[in-house]
Amino acid sequence: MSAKIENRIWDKDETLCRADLERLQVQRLRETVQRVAQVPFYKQKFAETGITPDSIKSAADVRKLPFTTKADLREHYPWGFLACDPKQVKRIHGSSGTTGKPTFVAYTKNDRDMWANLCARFLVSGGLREDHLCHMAFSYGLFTGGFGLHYGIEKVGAAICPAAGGNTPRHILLIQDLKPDVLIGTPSYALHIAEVARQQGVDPRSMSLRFGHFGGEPWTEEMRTKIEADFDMHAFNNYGLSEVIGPGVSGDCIFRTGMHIQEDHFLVECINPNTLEPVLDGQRGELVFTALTKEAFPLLRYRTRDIAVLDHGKCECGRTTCRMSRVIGRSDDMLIIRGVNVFPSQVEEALLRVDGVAPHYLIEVSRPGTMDEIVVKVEISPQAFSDKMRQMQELKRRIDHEIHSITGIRMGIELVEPQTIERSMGKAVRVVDHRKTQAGLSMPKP
Ligand code: DLL
Repeated sequence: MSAKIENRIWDKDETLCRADLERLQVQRLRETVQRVAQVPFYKQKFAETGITPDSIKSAADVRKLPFTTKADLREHYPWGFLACDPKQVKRIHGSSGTTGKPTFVAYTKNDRDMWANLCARFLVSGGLREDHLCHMAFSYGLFTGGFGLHYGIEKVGAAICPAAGGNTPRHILLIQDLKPDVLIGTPSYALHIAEVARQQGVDPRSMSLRFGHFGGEPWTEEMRTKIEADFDMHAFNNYGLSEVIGPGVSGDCIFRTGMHIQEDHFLVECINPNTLEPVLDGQRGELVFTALTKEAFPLLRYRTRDIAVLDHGKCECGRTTCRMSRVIGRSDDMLIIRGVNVFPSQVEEALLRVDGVAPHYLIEVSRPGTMDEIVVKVEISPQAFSDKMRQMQELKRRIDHEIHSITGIRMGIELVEPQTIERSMGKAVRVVDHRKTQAGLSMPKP
């Protein structure tokens, strides 16, 4: 790659020695326990188990605390988990849920500042400098990607073109004319930009982009190699989720041997999702995060459902934090389609709203080129089955409308004759994800 990259650290707290880090974690964990003791969900759990801030004597004592799940957030929709005065909430974001309602998350002013600093950390660690111009291809909205990265970039002092999602030819025009140094978005969208550029006769390597920060969806080392070759850029992975903060939970350093978890702000555990017991470094498990410094929405032991591997070994970059591998899979059935989280149950809910549809469907996900495609095969009920084209088109239109209104994305709809979707003897197979075999979602070195 033509651009030079050097190892830089934004915040000295990224290099605390492990003993100091653990002392800080314990002190912050106690403060968090104190803070959430007023949240009804935790108040009740603490009363049942007798937990108080004094119960926390070491970071490992986090295991005395209750887990929090997405279902708990839904049950206490919208603000049951708020841990501050509502007047102190200065930003709201959200992510998709199975009921059509998103789950909301909230930030105080301090949370917002802390978040910008965490994004600045991984951006700088992946080459961002003050004199760079960044091209933002994440959307700005309830999704945390756009705003989260935006303020991180500004914190570093770099410039930003908030181009936002959609309209690929326009992205290409802006990139060619404004000559940004850095591309921010999902990895699949980066590949799509390269593909469309080539179709337009533009070699993406001739573009000015030399660094890329990608996240929001799973990707592979193979995809990284392709993006880097397509653009002649350094491509860095960053990970996060709305419930924990958004982007900024972890990110690559220049050595790219796993993403450094910002452990002074989030306590990480890796557990067996069935037994809930911790797994050792190097073993696959579900990541669980406890917020240590958040004011508005600090969750205890949030079960991400993301499967990854932890590594507490030393990293050459000088950061002392633990690293996580790429996300290898999920311990639930959530799909990520072009960066948007979709649950099969959302599709089911949409289908059940439409008369003439039988409760049999199959969701097929693939990535024929660079972008995810999703097609829902829907069985029509025998009564509605008709060869009148117009009626069938109308049925398709209604299904499309319901799915879009619940998930926010457009899926291909294929109507199939009654009794053609294979029935299962046990758990119904609702999803076939061809991406796993297509891309070879293989594990990089942890
Ligand atoms: O996707 C936050 C984010 C935005 C991270 C932009 C990085 C960049 P949610 O919409 O709540 O938040 O989705 C969170 O996305 O639990 C993972 O399953 C997946 N995910 C996020 N980043 C990565 C990544 C944002 N780098 C869910 N690799 C998470 C794999 C990722 N999966």
